[in-house]
Amino acid sequence: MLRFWKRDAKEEPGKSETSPQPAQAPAETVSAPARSWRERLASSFLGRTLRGLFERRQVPDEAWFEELETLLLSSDAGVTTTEHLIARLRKSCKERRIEDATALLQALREELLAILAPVARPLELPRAFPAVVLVVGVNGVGKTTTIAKLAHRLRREGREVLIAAGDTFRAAAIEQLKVWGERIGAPVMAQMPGSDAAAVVFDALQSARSRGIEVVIADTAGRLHNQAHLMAELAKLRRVIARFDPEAPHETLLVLDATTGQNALQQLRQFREAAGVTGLVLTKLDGSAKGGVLLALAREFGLPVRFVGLGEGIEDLEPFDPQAFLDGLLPEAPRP
Ligand SMILES: Nc1nc2c(ncn2[C@@H]2O[C@H](COP(=O)(O)OP(=O)(O)O)[C@@H](O)[C@H]2O)c(=O)[nH]1
Ligand SMILES: [Mg+2]
Repeated sequence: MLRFWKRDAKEEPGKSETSPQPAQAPAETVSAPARSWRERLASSFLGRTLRGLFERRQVPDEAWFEELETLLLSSDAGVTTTEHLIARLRKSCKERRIEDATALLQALREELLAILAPVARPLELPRAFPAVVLVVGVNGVGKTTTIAKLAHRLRREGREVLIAAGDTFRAAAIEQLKVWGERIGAPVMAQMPGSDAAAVVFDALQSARSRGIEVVIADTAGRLHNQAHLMAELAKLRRVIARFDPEAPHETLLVLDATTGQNALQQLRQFREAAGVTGLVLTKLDGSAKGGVLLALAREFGLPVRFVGLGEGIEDLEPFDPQAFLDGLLPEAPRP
């Protein structure tokens, strides 16, 4: 049954990866050259429907706008963002007397970019010895995987990273992080399951400082007994980190799963205040995500989108690049 285990190296571009990878022991850490954003996003709901729209209709008439509105709403872009976008585009088409598909595509691109560009602000960590990145979010969104990817990326840039296994509620979560740590060559500080997350993180900070490690990335639990418990735990964690360095955490990344659509907005509302979120990571944009939620997040909250997750492999984390994102979503050139 070799076929089951071995992934075909010459995978068809544009085809989303479906081969299962065990969450706790990722099979592959050295991935093939990363596929382009276009290859990953073209098959998303928004990518497919936008292409379809431009294939069927080439003039910005009433039917075109109505169809665009429907597909934006169905892609999780949300009502306010959709209405805003449609209004701006109508105005632009009128003012510029746009009548052909090429100009229409260009105008749509400009309006989408106007929403996305302001949130494309890359993660910049201070030289703080160590710089502290706290990673929060609900269970299953991809926190632990994102931490491994981020640590790998920072190490590739020449920075030493220490990972703190702050999700102490599940033994499996600690194990998962240790496996990743070994694969990417980053030390992982962990204690027994059930121990105090704040103590684990504080230990990690001290250890990093004494070893001269520049960055500490702390994992956290995604779920406690209820939402209030989770937020109280995160507040405590922040207090303990601030005792170590009043400026820390220097970044609090909220990880959101793009496939959960509008639910991601709700999670952001809950975490924003309580956890002091300073940046977002949107994962699973490669999978069955519809894509529009990124527009809603950008327009309704304006928080920096630091990275997007485009797959399960260690290399599949990219700084958010709105131009590449739009290259992936929009048709290359509408047929005349
Ligand atoms: N397709 C895809 N899967 C992802 C991505 N990020 C994480 N995952 C998967 O999502 C699942 C949950 O990830 P995990 O890091 O354990 O989530 P956590 O509970 O938030 O720590 C795992 O199976 C990951 O491989 C991504 O960008 N794309
Ligand atoms: Mg986890």
